[in-house]
Amino acid sequence: MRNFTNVHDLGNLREALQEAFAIKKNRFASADLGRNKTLLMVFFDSSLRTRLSTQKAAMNLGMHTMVLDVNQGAWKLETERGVVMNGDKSEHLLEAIPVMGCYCDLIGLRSFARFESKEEDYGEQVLMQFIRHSGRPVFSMEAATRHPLQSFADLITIEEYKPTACPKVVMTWAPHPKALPQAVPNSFAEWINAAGYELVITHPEGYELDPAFVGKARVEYDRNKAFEGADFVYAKNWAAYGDPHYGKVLSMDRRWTVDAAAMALTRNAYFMHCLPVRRNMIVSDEVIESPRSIVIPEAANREISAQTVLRRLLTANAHEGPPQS
Ligand code: AN0
Ligand code: CP
Repeated sequence: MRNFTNVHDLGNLREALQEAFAIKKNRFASADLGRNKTLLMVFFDSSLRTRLSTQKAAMNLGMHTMVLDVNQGAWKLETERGVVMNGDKSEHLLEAIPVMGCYCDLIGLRSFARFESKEEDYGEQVLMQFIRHSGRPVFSMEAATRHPLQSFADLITIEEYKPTACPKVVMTWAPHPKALPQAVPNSFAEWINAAGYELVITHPEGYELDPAFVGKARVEYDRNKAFEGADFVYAKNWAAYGDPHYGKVLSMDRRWTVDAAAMALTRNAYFMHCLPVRRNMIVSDEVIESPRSIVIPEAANREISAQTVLRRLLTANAHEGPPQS
């Protein structure tokens, strides 16, 4: 595995899950693998879980980590080629990326959809530039269209809690005051489809996701119907994907907040969310605090998904390193 940006990079998903469970049993089994290796984590957007869990995973493997928050202290970066740089951006990504590559062995990147252009976002412009120009293996810590470390942790969690071999998983849109990317729902759908589980996606009309991610999942506009028989309820807000409303908030309808009455329609489902979550917008206090809420074990599994991916990247690219001159 040279880079990690989506579920397909892992190859056999069952094998990857087995590896994750072995790591969870003994997270210090490969404590020397990352000796003298440096991970650079580059954040264009905020993070709590991703930065801590990925850093912890790297430490478990004996790596050093460096964190760059691009918007706090680094030069403002231009991302478009051909721009006359007479504005507030002091440096171009095309120099910044190879320079970053000089100081590290692996790069983790967080760069959300900007919602300025669907083509740019869905072309993963920033992620692709890091892959092309850094000279280093790159992994996504949430890019414009996917959040694979989150989805991997979600799937690990589902494996741990599933009451049947093939659970019914329901992903529900829920209201939020800001326009949020589709990366988490896209990715979740991609991974649950890859796992072969029944997936129902429910949302108000106008919130249809890219069909490439929906795949064989069933879309059900009636949330009550969707929740019937669910083993897992995965809540998430996302902004509209379809034209002409790409990146817009179309509804803040709190009837879509996941509350106890909605959960009562399920087969005693577990409640999941990637966090950070806005209480009483996405989910009621009662549901997130209930014994069926598994948001904290889900977040804990971020360390495991990150460590599995880092371990594979280190193993596959063992001969690589920054230039010695
Ligand atoms: C981000 C999102 O929805 O993609 C990160 C989630 C992991 N959420 C917010 O910006 C609130
Ligand atoms: N779930 C997740 O990625 O959280 P952060 O944005 O805090 O990293």
